[in-house]
Amino acid sequence: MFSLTISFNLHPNQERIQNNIEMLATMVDQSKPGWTRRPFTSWYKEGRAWLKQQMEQAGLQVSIDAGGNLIGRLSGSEEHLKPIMIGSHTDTVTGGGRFDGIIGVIAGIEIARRLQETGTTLRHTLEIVDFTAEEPSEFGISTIGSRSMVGNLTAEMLERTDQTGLVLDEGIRMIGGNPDEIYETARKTGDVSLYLELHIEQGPVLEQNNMKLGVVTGIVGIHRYRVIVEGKPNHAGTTPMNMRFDALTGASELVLELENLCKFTYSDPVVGTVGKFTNEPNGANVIPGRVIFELEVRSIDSEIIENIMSSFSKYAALVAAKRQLDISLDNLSKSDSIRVLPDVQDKIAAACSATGKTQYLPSGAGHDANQLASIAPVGMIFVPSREGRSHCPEEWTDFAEVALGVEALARALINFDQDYIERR
Ligand code: HGY
Ligand code: MN
Ligand code: MN
Repeated sequence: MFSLTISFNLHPNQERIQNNIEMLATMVDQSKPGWTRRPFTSWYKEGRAWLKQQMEQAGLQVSIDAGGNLIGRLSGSEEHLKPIMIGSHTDTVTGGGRFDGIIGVIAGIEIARRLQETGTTLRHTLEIVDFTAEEPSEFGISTIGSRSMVGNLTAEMLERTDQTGLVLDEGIRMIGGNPDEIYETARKTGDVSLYLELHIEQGPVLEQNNMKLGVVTGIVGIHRYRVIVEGKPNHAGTTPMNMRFDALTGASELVLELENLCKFTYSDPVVGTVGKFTNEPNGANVIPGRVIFELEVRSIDSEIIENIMSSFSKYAALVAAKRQLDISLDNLSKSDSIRVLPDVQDKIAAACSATGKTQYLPSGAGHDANQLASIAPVGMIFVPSREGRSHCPEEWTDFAEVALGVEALARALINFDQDYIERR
């Protein structure tokens, strides 16, 4: 296989990247803290329309697929080769930041601009994707667009509703998708040569080690559950302590047990979190009758997660019996952990090392790459997060660091395009 060494001339335009990030940051729900652009909202649709325009100006053929993913396509010189895909997401958590996911989509568009400006034609077709709703949604599912792209969005998931009664199927249609075609148009193994994603680290490692670029070695799997604890609401003043069926104190035992289970030392790191919690009727003088919370457990080893959840559900049964509560666990989603192929890591490492100080590290965050890994080799590049903060208004990465990440991604793209994929 020939490996043409071409001089790299796709240096990104840092000012343009900064302007793009700052522009998207204006398309948010200003009534919420930080930068909030939840999927299927007017701000999300505004951001999508702007991205479509940016993609078209960068010379990309733009389309929306069945799952509502926004896809910009640039044909390569060798049509028989399957596309290389660069993607991420532009939806945010509530009260989130300006960089999580966003820099990965902006990076793809900036690379398309540089290919156009330098008159560079890749051998492979290039696809730049803004995946629908990567963050955990009100439907209890995350990575909705990338799940759909690989045929991993079930009919049951499509029928789920959010708190406003919107059905996910409807939400996808609202942004131009067509759920009826999800299965027949899903990408299969071999349909994508390689998937690459640039993302902020969302942790402290690169900054602590004074590194500018991270070669991702693997991505955790995430199992999410909804727990419903049913007790009996009653008067807080007239109900003796030994006659209560308090859903909140029961739920509290479960929350602390999850923390307990995840604090043990396992063969691989584990984290467990209860981040979403509602108490009903939530009155100061009413014994809570029902608590609903969502939990997630993450690890690079899915078996460890399964074992923790088995222990947790046994403990929940004990609490239910002891307190005479009804406790139900409902699995919302499971994403598989992935390990990036060594030769993909090495090629990405070569591109990063040619760009800036680099180290290897795993991802404690989940990504659309988790889903794409079911049909294609995937690779990720991280840039530092200041103080390791993310999913909060304090999320920050210097624009110069973002630009370095874009350059490393562009170098990796050229390397893979010229000499890798067909040899696999
Ligand atoms: O939750 C995550 O790991 C990612 O930021 N969506
Ligand atoms: Mn996120
Ligand atoms: Mn993300």
